[in-house]
Amino acid sequence: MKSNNKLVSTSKFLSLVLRHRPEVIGVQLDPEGWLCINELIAQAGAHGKALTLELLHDVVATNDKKRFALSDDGLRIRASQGHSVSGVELNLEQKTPPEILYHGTVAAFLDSIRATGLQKRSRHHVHLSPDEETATKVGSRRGKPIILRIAADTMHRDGHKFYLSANGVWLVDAVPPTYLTFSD
Ligand code: HQG
Repeated sequence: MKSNNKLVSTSKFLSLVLRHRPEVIGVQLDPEGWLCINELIAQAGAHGKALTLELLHDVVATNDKKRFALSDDGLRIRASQGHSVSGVELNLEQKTPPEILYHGTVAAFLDSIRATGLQKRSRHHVHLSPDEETATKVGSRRGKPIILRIAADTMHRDGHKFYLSANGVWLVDAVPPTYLTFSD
């Protein structure tokens, strides 16, 4: 098993390539976000980033948020959510959400969220967490976390589509303010 630093730096590199900017190593993701592992290793190497199959398998297996998944045949890799790159559609199945989901954010965004609801900003979806603990971690990336509750069940019954990523993140297009509870 590789050192933690190596795993984390490889995860960050994979997030860059598989979610945001595949062009930095001259590759294109397929329409569902997959990239051939052989091509990834070759192109990363050509751009000064040494990767091995073993290292990629270690990152997929040990990544704290299970950010990356292998195809069933083991030949391709993709990010399970979090994309901003255009032209990728994960084609996840719609799923019925639990009654309540959570979103971790920070105070600076609250006025805007109260006015317009949750919006996806640069990513392809708004990301919602299944529990408060996870939402707290998400919010903490930006400062003191504030946890919003989303009436997911009601929203779903009103016709909004919910998707569940392979790594347990709930994805929606937007959350209108009426479904949000602000705890402060
Ligand atoms: C905020 C990480 C103003 C929203 C995490 C968030 C997650 C608004 C930011 C995943 C707004 C977008 C996603 C509005 C939303 N006005 N601000 N109307 N609507 N916002 O990073 O949910 O480590 O795109 O509250 O764990 O923070 O990358 O989304 O603060 O799962 O794998 O706009 O990223 O995972 O930020 O995080 P993001 P997020 P990874």
